[in-house]
Amino acid sequence: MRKTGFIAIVGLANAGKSTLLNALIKQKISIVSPKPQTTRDSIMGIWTDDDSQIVFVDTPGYLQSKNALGDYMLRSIDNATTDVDCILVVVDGHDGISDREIGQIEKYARRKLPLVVAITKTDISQAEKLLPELAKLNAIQGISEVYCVSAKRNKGVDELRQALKKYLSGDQMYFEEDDITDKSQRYLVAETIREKVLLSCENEIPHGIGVAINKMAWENGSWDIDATILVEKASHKPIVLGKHGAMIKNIGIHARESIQKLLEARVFLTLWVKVKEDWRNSPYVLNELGYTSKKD
Ligand SMILES: Nc1nc2c(ncn2[C@@H]2O[C@H](COP(=O)(O)OP(=O)(O)O)[C@@H](O)[C@H]2O)c(=O)[nH]1
Ligand SMILES: [Mg+2]
Repeated sequence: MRKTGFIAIVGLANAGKSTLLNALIKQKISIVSPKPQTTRDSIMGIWTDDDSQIVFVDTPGYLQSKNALGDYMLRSIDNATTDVDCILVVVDGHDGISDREIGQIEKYARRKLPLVVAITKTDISQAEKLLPELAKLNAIQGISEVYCVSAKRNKGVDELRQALKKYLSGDQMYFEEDDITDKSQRYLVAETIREKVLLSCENEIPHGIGVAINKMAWENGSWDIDATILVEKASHKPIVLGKHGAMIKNIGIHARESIQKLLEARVFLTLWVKVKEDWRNSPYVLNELGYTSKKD
C-alpha cells in the first residue's frame, strides 16, 4: 500500500518554490520567472511512485495585497496550508534568511505540523554564508528537518522527496497514478503563455498580465490555440506588441515551443493583446481567467 498525503510549499516570492516543485515531481507544471508574483494560484504537483503519492501544493509567495487578485492569492496560501501533512518552507540560500522569513517560519512552527525547511539555490550560494543561516534555523523550535538543495541543478532533490515521505499520513490515492497536476491543460497553456510574457517584458507590466484562452481545439492531429493577453493599461499594449510586433512574435515563438512540449503535439498558436483596465479588481475577469476559489 502506498503512503499518501499533501505537502504545502511556502516561502517568499522568488525563493524558488515553483522550480523546486517542478524538480520534486520531475515535470514542468508550475511557471517560473525572476519576477515576484509569478505564481498566482495554488497549483498541485503530484508525485506517484511504488510506495507513495505525494501531492505538493505550490503557493504564491507572501505578498502585500493591493487588489482583488492579491486577496485571492493570499487566500490561496491559507487554503493550501490547511489540512496538509507537512509544510515545506523554501528559503533562498543565496539571499540569506531575512527576519521576515524567520517570522513566517516561526508562525508555521507554532502550528504543530511537521515543518521542513529547504534551503535552495545552493549552486549559487557560498557554503560559509549558509552556516550562520543554519544557526538561525537551529534556534527555532518546531522545525523537523533542514535540507540544502539546488532545484536548478537537481542536487539533493531526490533525498528531500524521500525524506518527506515519512510525514505522509494517508493510505488512499487522491489522484490517478499518471496524473501530474490538478489543473487542466487549458490552464497550463494559459500559464505557459503568461510565463513567456513575464520573461520577455520589463518590470512594471507583468503584474498586470492575464491570459485568456479563447479557443483550444484538437484539429487534424494538432492543437489550434487562440489566446488573448490582457493588459491593464493602454500604454502597456504597445510594449507587449513591441516594435513592428517583434515582442509578441517572440513571446509566441517561445510559448508555442513550450506548449508543444507540454501537450506533446504540434501546436498552432494565435495571440492577441487587449486592454482591460483594472481587470485585477474585476470578479468577472478573475473568474474568466480561472482564479476562482473552491473553498469560498
Ligand atoms: N541558481 C538557481 N536559481 C534558481 C533555483 N531555483 C530557482 N531559481 C531561480 O529563481 C527565480 C525564482 O524562481 P521561482 O521558482 O519562480 O520562485 P518562486 O517565486 O518562489 O516560485 C527564477 O529566476 C529561477 O530560475 C536554483 O536552485 N538555483
Ligand atoms: Mg512560484
